[in-house]
Amino acid sequence: MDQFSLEGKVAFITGASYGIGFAIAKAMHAAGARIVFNDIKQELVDKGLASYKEEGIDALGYVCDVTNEEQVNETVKKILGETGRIDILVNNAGIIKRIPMCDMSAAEFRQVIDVDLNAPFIVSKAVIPQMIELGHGKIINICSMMSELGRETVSAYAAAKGGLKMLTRNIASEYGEFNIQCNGIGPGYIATPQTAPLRERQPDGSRHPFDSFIIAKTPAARWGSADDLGGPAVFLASDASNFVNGHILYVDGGILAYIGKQPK
Ligand code: NAP
Ligand code: GCO
Repeated sequence: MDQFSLEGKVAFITGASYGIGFAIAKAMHAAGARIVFNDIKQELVDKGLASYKEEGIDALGYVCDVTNEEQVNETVKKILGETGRIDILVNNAGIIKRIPMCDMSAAEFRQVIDVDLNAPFIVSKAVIPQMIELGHGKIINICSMMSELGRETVSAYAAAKGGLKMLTRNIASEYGEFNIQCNGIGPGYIATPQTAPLRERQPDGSRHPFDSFIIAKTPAARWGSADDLGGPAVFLASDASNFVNGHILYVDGGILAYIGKQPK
């Protein structure tokens, strides 16, 4: 079972003050990794550090906007100065804007692409050279159901997450010879702040229509929890996946396999 251990490894998880990134960090810490994270605001980094401390995790936190290449390069330099290495990168930071495409401005479209696709490129580019020097590396890109499926109002997000699937495959293709594995995790519908608007109870206390829709589309008949992603992330960060490369591991309770429950 040592092949699943992350002892001695340093994991850098972007946007991990809370939500999916935080859950993945907890799981990687439990497997032995040292945790480094960033968030866009100092107050979020402080909140994250306090949350990690509550979990008994002595994490390193940095303020960094992942869309800003100068800030990213500066932050990676600080991390390497502090830890000497980054063995595992999780490109987790992400945003979504739910706007009908023809009502969405080009600026709003570009903003989503910037965080969800350009930033994983920027951060991976900053981290890969030292992974080549280390002789190994693991990059995990947090993709989505929208890497495979579309739906109303999420055109920018789907375009970004579809692109992130192919960026994942291209990093795998270009850097596999340096013993760097780049894979994706495609979460299903997970109960985090990002999806809170889709789960809000109606004024009469009934489920949000989208909430009921997702329950009907998920064989597991439930929303995922961020903790459901921890084990798959540890697997993709560990030696157990050294011959897994360019793969998107969907952790969706079966949504992509299922036509949906027949309405009664
Ligand atoms: P979340 O709760 O909204 O957390 C996203 C995190 O990213 C926040 O800490 C956010 O900080 C940070 N962030 C946003 N823009 C940033 C930037 N420019 N620089 C640095 N940090 C930034 O989202 P989540 O649900 O945990 O999702 C995490 C990832 O999983 C995202 O890539 C998302 O697309 C993906 N995903 C989520 C689901 C789901 O159902 N929840 C499913 C599939 C994939 P702020 O609070 O300051 O914005
Ligand atoms: C939405 C949701 C989804 C999830 C996730 C599904 O509005 O449809 O936010 O996009 O966040 O990406 O995998």
